[in-house]
Amino acid sequence: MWRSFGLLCIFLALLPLARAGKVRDANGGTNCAVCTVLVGIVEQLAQVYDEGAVDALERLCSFLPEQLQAPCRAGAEVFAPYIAEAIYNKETPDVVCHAIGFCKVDPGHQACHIFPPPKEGMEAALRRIQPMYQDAKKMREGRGFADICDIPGIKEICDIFDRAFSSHLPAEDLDKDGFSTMKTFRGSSWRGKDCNDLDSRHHPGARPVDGDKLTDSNCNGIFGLDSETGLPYEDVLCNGTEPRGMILLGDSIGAHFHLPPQWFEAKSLNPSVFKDLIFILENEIDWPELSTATGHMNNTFGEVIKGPVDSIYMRLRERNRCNHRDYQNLGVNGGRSGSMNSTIVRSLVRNRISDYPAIVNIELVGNDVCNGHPDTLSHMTKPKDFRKYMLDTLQYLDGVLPEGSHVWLTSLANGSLLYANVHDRIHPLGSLRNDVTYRDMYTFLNCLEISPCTGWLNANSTLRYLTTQRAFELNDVLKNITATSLYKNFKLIYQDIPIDAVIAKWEAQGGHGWELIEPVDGFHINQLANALSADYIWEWMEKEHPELLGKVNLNNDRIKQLFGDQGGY
Ligand SMILES: *[C@@H]1O[C@H](CO)[C@@H](O)[C@H](O)[C@H]1NC(C)=O
Ligand SMILES: *[C@@H]1O[C@H](CO)[C@@H](O)[C@H](O)[C@H]1NC(C)=O
Ligand SMILES: *[C@@H]1O[C@H](CO)[C@@H](O)[C@H](O)[C@H]1NC(C)=O
Ligand SMILES: *[C@@H]1O[C@H](CO)[C@@H](O)[C@H](O)[C@H]1NC(C)=O
Ligand SMILES: *[C@@H]1O[C@H](CO)[C@@H](O)[C@H](O)[C@H]1NC(C)=O
Ligand SMILES: *[C@@H]1O[C@H](CO)[C@@H](O)[C@H](O)[C@H]1NC(C)=O
Ligand SMILES: [Ca+2]
Ligand SMILES: [Ca+2]
Ligand SMILES: [Ca+2]
Repeated sequence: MWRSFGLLCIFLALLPLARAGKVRDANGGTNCAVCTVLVGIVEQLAQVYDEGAVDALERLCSFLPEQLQAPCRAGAEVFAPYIAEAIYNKETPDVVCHAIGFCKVDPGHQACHIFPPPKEGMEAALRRIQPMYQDAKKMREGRGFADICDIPGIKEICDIFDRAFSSHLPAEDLDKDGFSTMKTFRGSSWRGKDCNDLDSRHHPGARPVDGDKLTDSNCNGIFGLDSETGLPYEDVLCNGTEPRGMILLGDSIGAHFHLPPQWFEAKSLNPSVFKDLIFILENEIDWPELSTATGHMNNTFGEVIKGPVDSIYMRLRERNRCNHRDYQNLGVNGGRSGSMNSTIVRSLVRNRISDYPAIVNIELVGNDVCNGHPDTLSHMTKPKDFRKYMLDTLQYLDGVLPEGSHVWLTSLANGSLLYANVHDRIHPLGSLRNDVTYRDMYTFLNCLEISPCTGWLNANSTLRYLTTQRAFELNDVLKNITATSLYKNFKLIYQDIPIDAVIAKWEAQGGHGWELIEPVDGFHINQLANALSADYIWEWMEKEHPELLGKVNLNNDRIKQLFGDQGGY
């Protein structure tokens, strides 16, 4: 959900932010977190393969995709001697990262740790490693490695992030219509693939240009003339069927954030779990192609993400195959009402006249009450600001959406359910020795002041409760807006977020709540929950708001017969 998005932040996504100096933190912040996770993994690899840390580091580098191996080795070489010595001396990864200086103890703070502290206590251990600290500090300063993003191997990963996070529009889009022919960098994983990247009138969601007599202008695979009637197929098969697109505006829940747990488990590490690493990074560690809103492919990623795929888009397409490729996932990790209004909604592309209507889901399930600040309560979005941002967002939408569209607002979540379901379970990082729980991970992030959500991911139950209270106050704003606002081009609907209901249903069938929560960040819903949510939302639409769905197209079989997979994705 949320501001810094999960433990991922720890490992990767906060890196570029840390370099840009945008994130305030303490005790080394992201640098400390990344260092500790990496050293923890290396130390566990050394145990699993019964080898020294130098060999374990080399092993880790050898698992990475080809182009990252050389930089990884260059970076590993610099730190290997320090890490090897410390691990040989049985120092914990937390102590090692203090020794090499990526973790610190800021004035007035206590030393942070995620692994169990050494028997003598963190403080005594830190005093003991002072000499190595001085040594490593000189080396780091000599090399100019002030920041963890300066280290070869990590630098390349930071660079991909810098590129991916530069805008919410596709990086490759020749005709600038907002649709791309490549998958990543906000391409067709996010918005239907452009079937003609040299003509901006041609894109998913367009009303057919000249009946698509000669070519397919809206990328749904349907074009040409019916020889029986002499009429364009678009007219014969799609006219009057109320085609529409599915557009998601939201946060990392909507974009479907997921970090493979195998990356954090020494025993599961091997080259195959990094096979799609570059692709995953270029998609911002989100999986919109498998998400509740815009999932559109079978899950072919193997072990790194497991579970069924189901989505609102897939069901809309099944209902009316004229909707093929008409989806946009504009979810952004960390999205909240302020950024929704200032940037996210403005990355939507829809022409009010020449495109079909759309159903638009705005979901911001937590970032407005989530931040990593120690005084988290006073840094949450205030109801009156939330109201302004949402009203401006809706007003903008009224200017770009074709008449006959629908917008539904999803409520913020009761994030208390996260802690309730996972706090005493073992985190993937602790899987080798059963020594790191989610509570340990949350506490570590709070100590570094880089938690994606200090309010909910916190052992303090009062604070969790107050955070949920604020979320509910913001939901009252959403309900109020829905009850009191009228828009020209769309109908506005409010929806309680389905997560609670999906979990309740799952538990009623004998499942456990934690089985629906992301294993690495303990902060998002997983692939299974995404699919279950799609099913739940679809049922809600059928029952409460059938007008969102459009007609069932009676020509679907004929379309399949004539146009096969309609050009795929
Ligand atoms: C389909 O709709 C278009 C535009 O509204 C219209 O020009 C055309 O005659 C319609 N065709 C059929 C077969 O209804
Ligand atoms: C998913 O797999 C099924 C069964 O193999 C296949 O029929 C279908 O076309 C696939 N869907 C996509 C989007 O590739
Ligand atoms: C919403 O965004 C627009 C465009 O950036 C800006 O002019 C407006 O002030 C924003 N609204 C609020 C409440 O900040
Ligand atoms: C929010 O979730 C917590 C933990 O699951 C639960 O105890 C609490 O009753 C929920 N609050 C509401 C108002 O649903
Ligand atoms: C828990 O959080 C509340 C609200 O911020 C605070 O007043 C209280 O002191 C905290 N309790 C503990 C034990 O830290
Ligand atoms: C909505 O909020 C406004 C202003 O905050 C208030 O005056 C109005 O009574 C509320 N309306 C409803 C239906 O809740
Ligand atoms: Ca294009
Ligand atoms: Ca185009
Ligand atoms: Ca077409």
